Amino acid sequence: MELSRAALNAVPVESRPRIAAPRAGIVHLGVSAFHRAHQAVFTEDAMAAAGGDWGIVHVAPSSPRIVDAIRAQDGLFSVTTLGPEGTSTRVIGASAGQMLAAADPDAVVAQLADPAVKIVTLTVTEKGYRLDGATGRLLLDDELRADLETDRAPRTVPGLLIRGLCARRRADAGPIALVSCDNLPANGHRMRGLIDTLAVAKGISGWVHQNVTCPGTMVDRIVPATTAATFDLAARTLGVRDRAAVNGEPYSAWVIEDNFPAGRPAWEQAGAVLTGDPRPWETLKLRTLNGVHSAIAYLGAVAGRETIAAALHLPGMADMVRRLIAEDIAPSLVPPPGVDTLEYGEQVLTRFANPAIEYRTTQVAGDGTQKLPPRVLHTIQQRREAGAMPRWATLVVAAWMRFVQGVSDEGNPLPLDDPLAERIRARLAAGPATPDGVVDALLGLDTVFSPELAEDAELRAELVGWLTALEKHGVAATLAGA
Ligand code: CS2
Repeated sequence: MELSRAALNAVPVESRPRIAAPRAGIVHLGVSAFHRAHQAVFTEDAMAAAGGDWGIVHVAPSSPRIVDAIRAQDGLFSVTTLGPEGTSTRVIGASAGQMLAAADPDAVVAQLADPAVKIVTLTVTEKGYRLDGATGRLLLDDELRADLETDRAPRTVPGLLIRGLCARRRADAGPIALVSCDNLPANGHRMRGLIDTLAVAKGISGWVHQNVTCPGTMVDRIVPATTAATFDLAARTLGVRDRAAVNGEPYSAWVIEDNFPAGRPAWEQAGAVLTGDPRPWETLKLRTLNGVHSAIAYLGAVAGRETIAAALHLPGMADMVRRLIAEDIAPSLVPPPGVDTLEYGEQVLTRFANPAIEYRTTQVAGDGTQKLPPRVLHTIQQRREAGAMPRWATLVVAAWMRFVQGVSDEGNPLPLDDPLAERIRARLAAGPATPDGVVDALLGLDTVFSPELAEDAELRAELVGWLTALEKHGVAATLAGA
């Protein structure tokens, strides 16, 4: 039997939704596994604790697969928690609609202009925002320009959002909060910059200024891609099959800037932290958790390790990562009050070692040009400004440079899944295939490396040194000798 409202009778009581079909109050763009295992759960729990019409209209930008699956299941999907000592599965009932923007953009625009909708949340990955990684500014390319200057159906997320805001203004539908739940640095601030730029282009700055807020957030839960095992596990616990099942670690955290002009769910009753300034949390999480995740992913993938947990067990890896945290990351940031970066780092390593979580190194390694700036390059920049040489963070960049060349230490192919893949390949092909040549070719990616980093001769020498070691001796020997 498939999951549906009618089939809930067959589902164990403790796994059933904690709310009845809610009315819409939120539009969510990007129906990622991460969203379903994170914001959807917090929102369901907030409604269960304190009520409110905060059902989520799920909007997929272009891929029908998940929204079709959720629609066929009457809006239901399940989340399985994978603990080191056991698992549990629950069905989430917070969805209040499912839409595919590519198929019906007008319906999405109308939804954004509905006065009942008071919040838009987004998980569209770093590249969905079309921001220059080095400067954080909106990249007004042909695709986005066409969204702004013609009436064609919007093909970009910023294009869809601004179309929705224009319609909301015309409908006089009242204020709204736009909440980025992606791993961008100062995501609220970046969202604000993006919307302000678009509002100027559309001549609606005055209204946007009065009616739109962009609260920043720190989002955190490790949610590996769904596999056949996820579906089987959910089916075993629920007694019905769920085609939209997701799984994640037990840990889940959400720190949200409390700036919602038209109200919000009582997320604090679901364990979220509402605060005046989430940025210390964001910086800590991006540079420590995500920075270390990327470090293990690039080195692990080149060493032929399939999962983060397996890569963490490479000899020398855990030591290297601890030094990365202590010597480079911790001095680069001011943690939130009462938090110690080294203790936080140890917690992160325990989470990465959870044997029930099979997070692929190649999944974390994807989109490196989008992920490196906030996760690693900001650490390097801060340390260079302070006159230090962050050796371990530099090793991570060298490992990425080794990874994008596409062959592992054992000679197996490595996937280059990145919006700048073509530029990377072209730059690599144009220069000599020596460590010097590769470092120069990649430092020339100007939306990734700021001029300060690209022109830093000492940093360049350090990168060449690490890349030479990685190419000559491989990851295992490099870590052992470090
Ligand atoms: C990961 C993140 O895939 C990745 O790049 O580093 O998705 C990470 O698992 C989450 O940010 C954890 O909160």
